[in-house]
Amino acid sequence: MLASLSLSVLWLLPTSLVAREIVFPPVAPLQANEHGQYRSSVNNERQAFFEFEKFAGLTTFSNLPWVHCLSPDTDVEKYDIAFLGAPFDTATTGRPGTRFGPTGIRLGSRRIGAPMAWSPYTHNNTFLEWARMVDCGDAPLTFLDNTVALKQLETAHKVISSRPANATEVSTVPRVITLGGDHTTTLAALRSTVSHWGPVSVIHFDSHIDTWDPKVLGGGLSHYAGVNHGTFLHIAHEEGLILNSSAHAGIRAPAVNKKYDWRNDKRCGFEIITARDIDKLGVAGIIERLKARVGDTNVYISVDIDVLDPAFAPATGTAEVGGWTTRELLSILDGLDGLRLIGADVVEVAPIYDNPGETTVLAAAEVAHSLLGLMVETPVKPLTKE
Ligand SMILES: [Mn+2]
Repeated sequence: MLASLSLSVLWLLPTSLVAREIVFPPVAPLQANEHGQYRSSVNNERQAFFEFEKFAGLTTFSNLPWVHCLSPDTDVEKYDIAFLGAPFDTATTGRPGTRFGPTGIRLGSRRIGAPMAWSPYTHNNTFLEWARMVDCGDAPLTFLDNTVALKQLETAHKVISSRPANATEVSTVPRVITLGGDHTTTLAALRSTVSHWGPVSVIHFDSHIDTWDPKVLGGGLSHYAGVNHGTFLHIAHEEGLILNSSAHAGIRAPAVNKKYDWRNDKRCGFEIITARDIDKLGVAGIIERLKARVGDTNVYISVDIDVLDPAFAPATGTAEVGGWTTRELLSILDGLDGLRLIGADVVEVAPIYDNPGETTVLAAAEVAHSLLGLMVETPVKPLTKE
C-alpha cells in the first residue's frame, strides 16, 4: 500500500528529479605519480571505498598523511616537505589566540583535496610532483615559558629537517612549512634553518616591520620581555641568521618613533615595500622588486596573515586596515617561483576572531598551499653541505 502510494507520488514529479540514479558506493578519485603518492595500494572494492574523501578522517593540512616526525625512532616514513604546527601565542603584544592557529589553518585547508588540486592557472598539481609531503602535527610547546617553548620549537624543526629526505636525487634536506603561532615562532625556525642553509634572505609579508629593537618594543623591561612577535627579526639579525638582502612586503603599521625604527630596520637588512606600493607598482612590479632584492640567495618566506586587509583576514592579533587582498597576495606569492625557498611559514592566525565564513583560515590555508607550490616548483640542495 505504502509502496504503491510513494510510487504514484513519484509519477507526479518532473522527470529530471527522478531520472538521476545515484550509484553507491561512489568510487574515490585515485590518482598517483611514479613515486606512489596517493596510489591506491588496495586491491579490493571495500578498501577503495575509503581511499580518499576531503572531509573524513583526522584533520591534517590538505588531507596529507600524518607522520610522527618527532618520534624517537630513527625510522619514520620519509618525506621531502613537512608541515609543522606551532601552537604558541604567549609573545604577542595584541590579541592572543594564535595558539589555535595551526588547527584553524588545517580546518581551512580541508577543502584542498590533494589528488584533485589541479591549478586553473598553471594546470599543474603541486601534490603530484616529485615531493612527498606530510603533516607532522604540532610541536609540543609549553605555554608557561617562552624561552623553553622557542627551544622546543627549534628542536622540533631541527629533528624534522634533519631526517633523510625521500626524493634524495632531487632534494637532500626536508623543508618545513610552519603553521603559526604568533610571529615569534619564525625566530625558532630561522635558528634551525641556519644549520642546514646558512643565513638566508627573509621575504617578510606583514603590515608591521617586526625588527623593533627590544629596547623600543618591550621597553627594556627584561631580556625575556624583549623577545616577542615584534622584535624577532631584530634578534634574528643580531644572531646572524639573516642576510642584508631581506625585504618586507605590505608594510603599513606606524613606527614607534620618527627615525630610529626605520634606520634600525635597514641595519637589520631589510628593504621596505609598503602596502600602498602596490597601487604604483602593481602585482608584477612587487614581484620584480622582491626577486631583484634576494637574487640567488637562499630565501625564507614568512607570511604574517595581517599583511592582508582585515576585510580578508580579521582573525589576527594586530590587525591593520588598508592591506592587500587575498588575490593580490596569492598572485605575488605564486609569482616568486624560481627562488631558492628553503623554509616558510604562515603565522598570526587567531581563529577565535574569524567569521562564520572562515575567511581568515581559508586564506591562510591557500597561502600555505602557494608556499608549498614554490617549494615543489624549485627543488633545492644546500650549497655548502652536499
Ligand atoms: Mn608579524
